[in-house]
Amino acid sequence: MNIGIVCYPTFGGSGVVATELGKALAYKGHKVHFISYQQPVRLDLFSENIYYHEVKVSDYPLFDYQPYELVLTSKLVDVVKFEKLDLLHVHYAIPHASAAYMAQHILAKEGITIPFITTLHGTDITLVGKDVSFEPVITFAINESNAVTAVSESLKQDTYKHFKITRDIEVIPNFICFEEYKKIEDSDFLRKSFAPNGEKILVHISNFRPVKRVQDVIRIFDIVRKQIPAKLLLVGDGPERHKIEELCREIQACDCIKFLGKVKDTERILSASDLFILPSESESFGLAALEAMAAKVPVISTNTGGIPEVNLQGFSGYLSNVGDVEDMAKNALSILKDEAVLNQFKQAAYQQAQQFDIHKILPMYEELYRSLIK
Ligand code: GMT
Repeated sequence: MNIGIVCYPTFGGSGVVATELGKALAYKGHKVHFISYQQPVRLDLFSENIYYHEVKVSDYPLFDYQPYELVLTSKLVDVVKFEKLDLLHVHYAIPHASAAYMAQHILAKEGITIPFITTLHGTDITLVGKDVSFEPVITFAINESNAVTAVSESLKQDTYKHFKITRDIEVIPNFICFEEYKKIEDSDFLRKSFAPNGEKILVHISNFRPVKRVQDVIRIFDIVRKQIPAKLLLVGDGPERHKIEELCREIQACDCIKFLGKVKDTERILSASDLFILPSESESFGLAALEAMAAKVPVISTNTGGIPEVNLQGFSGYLSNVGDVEDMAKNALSILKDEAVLNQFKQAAYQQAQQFDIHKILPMYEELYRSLIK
């Protein structure tokens, strides 16, 4: 098949999922065209089946705000026509679904049929989408998509709750590409460089937005480090970073906490870690938790949104109410204090991650694509 994938190119989960999906489809022999305003961070163009089409936003002085949705629409029309695409798969509803709808209708005037699939990822529904300034367009674009998928059952239910949806939504969960994890040979060197005295390594990865509650990570770590020798790695960057740094200073933990910034190959960091912390306020799936589990790292998380579909209570980790840092710290210590318990959770986390092996999930997307291409 000849597939167009529209996504955000940044470190956000939707862009990562779209990129990994496209790479896997290309590996299976499909032609995949990525359409975005920048080359997605995890995209390498070394496969003969992968193409990248950049959406150029002009900076015409009349516009205080550049009309990205319109240039994206024009690009979609152009790529569908020139590359003879079979379908478009847009990740994150805003503004990709409405741009795809518009492109579909422009092309129809020229006698070209192009179905489009919208994959809902989370904040496009739970935070941004339900904002009144977007809601009518999101509702319309979801209802008019040729197929809609959500990355978890929880997100599907949230979509029905917040929008007037009159159509089916299929759940196709996020996935993990284990091949990337098998490539990591020696994590000992990295582990020793972060924790030279054998301290336990806790890790958090996110885009440091308020919804991730990174301050809770610091508070959990502060309780843990008072009981056992421990270090904390913070991967990513975002609007809350300054506040987080201030909190690290306030609790005098700067020596034990390392900010690693935006890292592409997070699996290397995860492989050197003992415990992943995800105290999010809302999370449709929690791809970062799944990636941790694939690297045999158990997860301490909240029980919000789709996380319970990924992290299993008392098996791959523990789940607590949002904001209950004491409970999360208690759970973290119960895993970290005993080497045998830690090893048991590590194996279970890996076992649970295997439910989301890309080889199980990819055929679901292929089947959906085939059902739409006449
Ligand atoms: O919150 C993020 O990290 C970014 C955001 C996105 O869409 O780029 O992530 C959402 O999509 C991910 C991939 O499907 C999910 O794993 C995340 O849970 C979801 N984030 C939220 O719901 C807050």
